[in-house]
Amino acid sequence: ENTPPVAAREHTVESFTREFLRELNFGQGVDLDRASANDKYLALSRTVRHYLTTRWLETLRNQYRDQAKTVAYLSAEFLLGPQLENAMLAADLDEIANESLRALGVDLDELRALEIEPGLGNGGLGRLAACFIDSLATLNVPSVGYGIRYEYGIFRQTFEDGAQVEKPDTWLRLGSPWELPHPEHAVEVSFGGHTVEAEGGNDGARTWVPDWRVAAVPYNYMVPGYRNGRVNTLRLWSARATHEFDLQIFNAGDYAEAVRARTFAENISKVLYPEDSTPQGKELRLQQQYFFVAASLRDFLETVLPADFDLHRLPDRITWQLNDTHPVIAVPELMRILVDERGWDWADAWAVTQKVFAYTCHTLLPEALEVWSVDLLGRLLPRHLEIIYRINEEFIEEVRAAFPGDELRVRRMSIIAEQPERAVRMAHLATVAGFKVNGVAELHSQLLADKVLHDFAQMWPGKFTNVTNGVTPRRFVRLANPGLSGLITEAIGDGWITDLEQLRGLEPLADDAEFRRRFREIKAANKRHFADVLLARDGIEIAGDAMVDAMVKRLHEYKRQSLKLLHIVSLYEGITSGRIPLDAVTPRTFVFGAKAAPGYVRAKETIALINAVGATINADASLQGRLKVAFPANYNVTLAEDLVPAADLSEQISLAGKEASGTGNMKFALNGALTVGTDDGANVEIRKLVGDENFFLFGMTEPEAADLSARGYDPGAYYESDPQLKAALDLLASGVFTGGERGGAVASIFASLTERDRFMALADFRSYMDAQSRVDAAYADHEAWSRSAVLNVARTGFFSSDRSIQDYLDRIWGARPVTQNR
Ligand code: 26M
Repeated sequence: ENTPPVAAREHTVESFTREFLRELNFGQGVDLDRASANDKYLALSRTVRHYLTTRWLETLRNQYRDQAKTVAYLSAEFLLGPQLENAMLAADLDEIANESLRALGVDLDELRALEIEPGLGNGGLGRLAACFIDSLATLNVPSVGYGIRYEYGIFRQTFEDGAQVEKPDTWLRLGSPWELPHPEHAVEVSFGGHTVEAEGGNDGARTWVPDWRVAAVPYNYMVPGYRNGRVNTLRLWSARATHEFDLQIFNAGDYAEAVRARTFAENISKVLYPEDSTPQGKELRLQQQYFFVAASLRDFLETVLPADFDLHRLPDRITWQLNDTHPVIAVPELMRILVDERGWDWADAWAVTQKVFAYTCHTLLPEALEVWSVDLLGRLLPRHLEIIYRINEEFIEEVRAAFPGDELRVRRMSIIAEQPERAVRMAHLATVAGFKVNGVAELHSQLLADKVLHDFAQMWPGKFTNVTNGVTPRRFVRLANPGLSGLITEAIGDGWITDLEQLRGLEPLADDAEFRRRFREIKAANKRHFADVLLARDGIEIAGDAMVDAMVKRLHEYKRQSLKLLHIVSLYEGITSGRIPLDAVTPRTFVFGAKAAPGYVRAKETIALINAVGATINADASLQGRLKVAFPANYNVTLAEDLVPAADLSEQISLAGKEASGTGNMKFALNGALTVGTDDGANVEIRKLVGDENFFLFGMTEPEAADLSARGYDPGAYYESDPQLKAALDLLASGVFTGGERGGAVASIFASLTERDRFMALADFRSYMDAQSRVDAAYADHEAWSRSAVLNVARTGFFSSDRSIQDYLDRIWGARPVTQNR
């Protein structure tokens, strides 16, 4: 209250130039004519950051003054993507910076290209968190994101002879102008040890005697709302060895051991685990989870809340939103704080705990549900394990009271699994403790309540809800697609940037030939730009004008990249065998982007096979360049921003009932690509909104897939009865794509598709091929296609993450926007 506000920077070219040169001279210590491109990039980034700083400090002051209900988004991943452009847009500096740098003879595009994106996430879940904090700021919600500052983010993917090779992601190597470390605000996080009887005598209390500690150092990132005067905070924690850590061992005289021990502590935030399903139960991963959760809870309770705050009123001040089960250890941590540290009775603590956590589930695959062995959890967090046991005892009593005599149900619902080893089921813990549980698309939420968490939904039907995912229109339309953004704004004004439903206003223009022509021109320019990017980034040459058919997502059997591959191989087989005349083939560029988890052998084999097929097709002159396969390595947010605006066709072909939502599907539709997709995840909602005639649906429905799987799926029957499918698979198996090699990846993928395939790719092959024929036919009519594309843009405003956040506010958080002074 007493600190005088910092004077805001002036929004003029002269002022911007002055600040930029000051940063270059005093921040980097160089003159403009001697500055490297990196010097200029860092100076520019800091200059832009400083323009937002006044608002940031103001937001923090207001947050402390207002004591409004706050949302803390707890997530092990924030896949932020490049920061510079987004910050310039939010601060309304894009034009000023452009002009200023042009006058100085500095090439802004060259500087932008230097930014290394913080890839602190695996895929959909991490990118969703990044979209959500953008929308929270833009919607003026008092909120903070909490996560981990990994020193190495998602690995950099390279291909060697077509095979994925992982390289460390050294994103910090050239400096990190977007973060502000605060080592003086480090908090301690404890691990290991044992528990002893407590002094206080309150019900449930024990005392934890840990045996090692690390310091958690906060690094703050600004999260600017879109030109609304609010700048929120993302707080990422980095692990440092404590001094105590040093003293113990240095005193023992073993210098080398002491230094090694520091490394051990600092390992905790060293690297992001690259699995995005089938968690491995690794000790370091659990250390990461508790590390960031314990630091984040302490941070909120001790620095955001006033010192005299009565924690009984906690539910009026906070919702901790749990992004999947990764932060669920927060539940026993809060209980420990209230019961052991603050001396509350168990029942009081549990009553409050049950009102402050809400849980978002992001999967349907049983193998993706996290469990922690009791053995490991008890060693690392002995007190938390005791607390989980007591939560479970009381929960099980509740189940028995509600369903007397139903011991099978008790076993199914227990937080503790007994088989194959004793383990804590984190999704059960989250569901028991959370006051709300949500899925991420209508179908997904339904399947959660009907299948994955059915017993829980029977017990607490009111607890389950849906919030369909969304994506931020600032990054994925306004920034990624300036051409389309300009066209939209010219037609309906710029209100759509923060109120995406306004895109509806474009609907009548789908019937306007001149509008469609301009829309096609923009798409064509975006394709040429994407072709330039591929050439410069990867040395990949593609035609500037072919249909861009994109499948970009993590490599997973359930997502069925192999079904896409079969389509390509079948086309190639048809052409080379003379069944399909070459001039009947729509020129297409198949674009793949996909990282495989390093230990996921079949996913890596699929990558190798896509690359082998691609190399063969791309080298085959007889195709006259009509088909191309482009598989740029290391697909990331930066590349997505160039690909998505260029795409004509969006491939969303998971087995129905397996993809929780998908968010790439939304980005493509919003940029005017048509979807070829199954009735899965948010595809269902996209199709409902754009209309059947503007969407290429294929494949089994979820009930059909579940039924086939239950009856027994026999891939051989499809192989034998569909001659085209057989021909494609046989061509694959023949070794023509692999230099005659029929073993290795070829044999393995052939067997995985034709012997037993949980994701039943062959069952949907015929229907997929038919859908692709409909795509070709539709694409041939440019006017009709662009009409559909415009309607896709006009009708998918629902998928703004602003709408998702509004749904969270209405259905879950009960928090309210707090407007800043502008
Ligand atoms: C867990 C334990 C150990 C190591 C890694 C993990 C882990 C990390 C990420 C597990 C899952 C992770 O992400 C899952 C994910 O990205 N799910 C996707 O979430 C999106 C946003 O809701 C949905 O759109 C996708 O359908 C869903 O697959």
